Amino acid sequence: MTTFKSACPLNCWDSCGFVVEVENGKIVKIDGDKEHPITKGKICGRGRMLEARTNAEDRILYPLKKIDGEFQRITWEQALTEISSKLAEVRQIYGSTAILHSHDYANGGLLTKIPNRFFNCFGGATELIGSICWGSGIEAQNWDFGNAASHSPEDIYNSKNVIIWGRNVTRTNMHLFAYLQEVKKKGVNITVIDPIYNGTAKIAHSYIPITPGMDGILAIGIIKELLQLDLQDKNFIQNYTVGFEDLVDLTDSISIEQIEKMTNVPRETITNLAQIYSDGPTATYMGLGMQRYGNGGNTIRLIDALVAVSGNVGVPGGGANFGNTQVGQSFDSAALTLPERKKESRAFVMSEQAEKILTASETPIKMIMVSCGNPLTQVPNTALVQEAFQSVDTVVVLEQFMTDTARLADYVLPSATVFEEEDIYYSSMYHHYVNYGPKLVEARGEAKSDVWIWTELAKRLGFGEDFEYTREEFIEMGLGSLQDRGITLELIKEKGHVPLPVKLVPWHDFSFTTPSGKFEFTSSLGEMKGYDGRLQLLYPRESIYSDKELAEKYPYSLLTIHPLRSNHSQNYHLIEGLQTVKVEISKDIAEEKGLEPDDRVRVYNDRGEITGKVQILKESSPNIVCIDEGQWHIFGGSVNNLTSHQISDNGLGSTLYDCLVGIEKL
Ligand SMILES: Nc1nc2c(c(=O)[nH]1)N[C@H]1C(S)=C(S)[C@@H](COP(=O)(O)OP(=O)(O)OC[C@H]3O[C@@H](n4cnc5c(=O)[nH]c(N)nc54)[C@H](O)[C@@H]3O)O[C@H]1N2
Ligand SMILES: Nc1nc2c(c(=O)[nH]1)N[C@H]1C(S)=C(S)[C@@H](COP(=O)(O)OP(=O)(O)OC[C@H]3O[C@@H](n4cnc5c(=O)[nH]c(N)nc54)[C@H](O)[C@@H]3O)O[C@H]1N2
Ligand code: SF4
Ligand SMILES: [Mo]
Repeated sequence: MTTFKSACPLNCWDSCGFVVEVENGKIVKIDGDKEHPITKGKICGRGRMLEARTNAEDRILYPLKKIDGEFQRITWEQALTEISSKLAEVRQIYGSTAILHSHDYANGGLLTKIPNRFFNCFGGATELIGSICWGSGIEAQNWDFGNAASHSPEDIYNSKNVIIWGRNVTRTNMHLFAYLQEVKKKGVNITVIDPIYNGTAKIAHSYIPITPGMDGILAIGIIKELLQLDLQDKNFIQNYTVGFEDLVDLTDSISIEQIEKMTNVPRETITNLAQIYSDGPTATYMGLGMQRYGNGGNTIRLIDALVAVSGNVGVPGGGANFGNTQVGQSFDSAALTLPERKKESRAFVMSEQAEKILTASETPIKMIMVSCGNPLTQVPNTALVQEAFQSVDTVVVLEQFMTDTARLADYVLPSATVFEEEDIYYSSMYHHYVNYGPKLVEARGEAKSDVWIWTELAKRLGFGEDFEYTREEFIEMGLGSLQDRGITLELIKEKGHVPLPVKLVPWHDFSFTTPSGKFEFTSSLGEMKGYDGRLQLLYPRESIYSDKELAEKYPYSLLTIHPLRSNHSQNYHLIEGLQTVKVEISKDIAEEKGLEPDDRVRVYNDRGEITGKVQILKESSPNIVCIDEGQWHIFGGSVNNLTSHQISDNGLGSTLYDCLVGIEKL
């Protein structure tokens, strides 16, 4: 048995360092790398499950083609010849944008940028923009600061108070939880604001059960109190911001009593939060759940505004921590993806891909290539996604398992897993270390890396010379921008993990990358894009404040949060006990409907329905139904059967959690 260092490729805040045991050419065990400066030897079950995912019996090991409704094994030669001919034919008849590349962030390797190179050299394609994951929040922070940048994890040692605002830390960001436990012992005050009493709430000094989608309104309330108590940071506001008057007008337009009622947060708590924010440094760690609403961009902007007004921007121990896109921005994407080679382009917002496929008339979508994603389960409004994907002549899916998406494909191409190919891994969410992942075992069966697949297609389509590079050469290409900092593949290999040159306390010089160079309460970028750049009073689209009739018909808010033991849809078929739908409900619903644990219920709205078994939430705000995302069709179906594909207020996010439902006992 031999032990190697490697890295977790999963789409996660933490980007852990691994130690992997290999025996007779097989991965046998995965553990944490104790030398990793942030993840320090601890990893979660999802990371460990990569062993099972690599060795699973039901892994796809050969290229498959659907013939008369059944998948049949074909050779790589046949698969690549037929798929490349189809790509060329579609491009010739309809133009290259008749091909959609549908993907998500399933793999944090640098070389997942290679499909963009492929499609650019191909002449273009219909690309996805925005993100169902974090699109509205990233856009919001681009408007406010000029970028979405977080403080480094260790900066939490400089905080006096920490606000965990809608981040399910124990489940989704375990190393932040470790830091929280540590700083709590040193006297740091911890507050959790979340509709659901989660694992982090258990260790917090205060837990605030907020009405879903009303966080921006709460932020206005706290700003109101700060101003009334004269606790705002006058120097920062005066010298480093624009649009403060507009913010004051906004806070004047709503009373604290209205805010108390809408948010379910009493005045006393709001005043207390104002005191916490002014008695900093106070770090705000936002999660992604609360921006998956019709008002999600505005929500994040209002929390940014609160952090700014209270003097917590650019100071150690403070920060409006959402994503950390400065990590991914360290790499030379253009060298890897060759954007200048694109001749035609079209973009669909990710959340709307199904609707756009169905309505694209001038250039219809004739072919879809899916990689690193499972849209049939993960993209909102499953019925629409299914209709859209089924309406397209040729669907090709690069996959490791027979997912809901793979099942409806015409071709399924077997993809290698993390340990079967070399890459470097990072996450633009939390810390700034890039980790090395060597090739440790041969790919099973005839599985091939995605890079190999795109390269073979490129060769057959006449632009093979753009792919005549080894994996190492590709990685070095992406590291071009880091060369003068001495960060090379050689160094990353040698060290296993290397910090990228990002700002550890972003905006510490109060010099922002917005058009004005200041923090923008009123966004000129938003205005340039045709939006009202001012902060607003906005409510979730599916709520009593926006659609009274709908709220009477479907009175409960459905949250569809990330599962504990699976990264999205990836482990449901591999872990015993995950093959059922669990419907968590708040106590008030249980009482009102006479529901007991394990009762079978139907949850429904106009878009669809899902059935499952009841569990009762210990503590939460009222009227909450919660179903974890990611469930497979064969095990009861994805909760996205119920969610809406409408985009968020700033155009680039999803409204996955902005969803009203009814519930009945079966
Ligand atoms: N175990 C596990 N970990 C993961 C993942 C996974 O699938 N499984 N996925 C990874 C990925 S891709 C992502 S994007 C991150 C997401 O990480 P998080 O943001 O932590 O997780 P989510 O499940 O998106 O968001 C859920 C939190 O937001 C709360 N919430 C929902 N609506 C509101 C609201 O209106 N206001 C407030 N204040 N809170 C609200 C939920 O109750 C929940 O606690 O997790 C990563 N980590
Ligand atoms: N209702 C609801 N829906 C959600 C969310 C929610 O909170 N609620 N969360 C959203 C969020 S935050 C996200 S990030 C998305 C995630 O959406 P996806 O990324 O589509 O979700 P995964 O289940 O991780 O699916 C990824 C697929 O890629 C495959 N895969 C893994 N590695 C590779 C690789 O190297 N190559 C190829 N070709 N395939 C690979 C896996 O086998 C898996 O089937 O889901 C979103 N959907
Ligand atoms: S899924 Fe996240 S926490 Fe778990 S091992 Fe991977 S990077 Fe670490
Ligand atoms: Mo995500």
